[in-house]
Parts: sequence; structure tokens; C-alpha cells
Amino acid sequence: MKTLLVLNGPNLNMLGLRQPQVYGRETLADVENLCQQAASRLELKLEFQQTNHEGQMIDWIHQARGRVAGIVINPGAWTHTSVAIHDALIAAEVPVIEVHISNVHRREAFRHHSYVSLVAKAVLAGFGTHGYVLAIEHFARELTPLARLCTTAEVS
Ligand code: CA2
Repeated sequence: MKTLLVLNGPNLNMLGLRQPQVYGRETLADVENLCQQAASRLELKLEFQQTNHEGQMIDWIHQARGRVAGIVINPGAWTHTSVAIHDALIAAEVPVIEVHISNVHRREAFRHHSYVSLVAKAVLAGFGTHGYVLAIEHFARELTPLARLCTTAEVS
């Protein structure tokens, strides 16, 4: 069974507790449940982590190398600041999907630039917590030979 790693950056442990108008009412535990349900439906193993410490995030990214099939990352504010996370994602050589709960492009100008997008195969922003599920579903399509066959059959 292939493994996906879902990584969450700073302050995302506060999800559901403050700023519901921006990030909704679901907690990070709710998001993990959504992700685990999607993964088990798609026959994937899923690891889910959150940290407020940049070095910890970089260590998890390094440890993903050769071990996981894909990384779904919501880097939080490090999206807009961290060359170190950008470099770690390159070093990991694992496909990356960047997820943002809010539509960062409708927000402050400092949220419009992402160091992570430069190394991500895809970016989801503004889908709320469903963005995590969409990212997992996309990886499942790419990783499961049967899913690829179904996709081909649908279009032919
Ligand atoms: O929209 C997203 O998912 C973000 O990655 C969330 C980050 C923000 O810095 C990015 O620009 C966009 C912030 C996460 C903090 O989440 C909180 C949730 C509740 C209360 C306070 C912070």
C-alpha cells in the first residue's frame, strides 16, 4: 500500500478555534479525519502531521524521501517566507501538492507569492478543507494503476 504524507505548518493547530470566517469551523482533528477517510476509501496509507517549528517540518520533508509516494502540504505562513522549505521539498524528490484552505489570491498581497508553488505539481486554494481531499484523490488517480485504467476508459 502506498503512503501519502499530509503536512501542516504554523498555527494550523488553531483551526476551528479562531477566525472561522476565513478558515471555517472544522478543527485540525476534523481535517485529519477527512483525510484518513479519503485515504482508506482509496486504499492509501496516510500520515498526518502539524508543527509550529520550521526545523521539524524540514526534518519530516527530508524523511519522506524514498519512503512516501506524495506530499500534501499546507505550509501556512511559511508558504510566503521559507526558502528552506522550498529547498527541502526539492531535496525530498517526492511529488508535492500545495493546499490552502483560503483563497490566498483574494487576500493580502504578501500571501500572493509562494515559494512552495515553485516546486509543487499542483496548487489548491480556496476549496476550504475539501482541498486536502481533492489533493489525496489526485494522488490516488496517479498512483493506482486501476484508477488510471478507469480514467482512460471514461474518456475513450
Ligand atoms: O489558507 C490557508 O490554508 C493558509 O495556508 C493558512 C495560513 C496563512 O498564513 C496562509 O497565508 C494561508 C494561516 C494558518 C493559520 O490558521 C489559523 C486558524 C485559526 C486561527 C488562527 C490561525
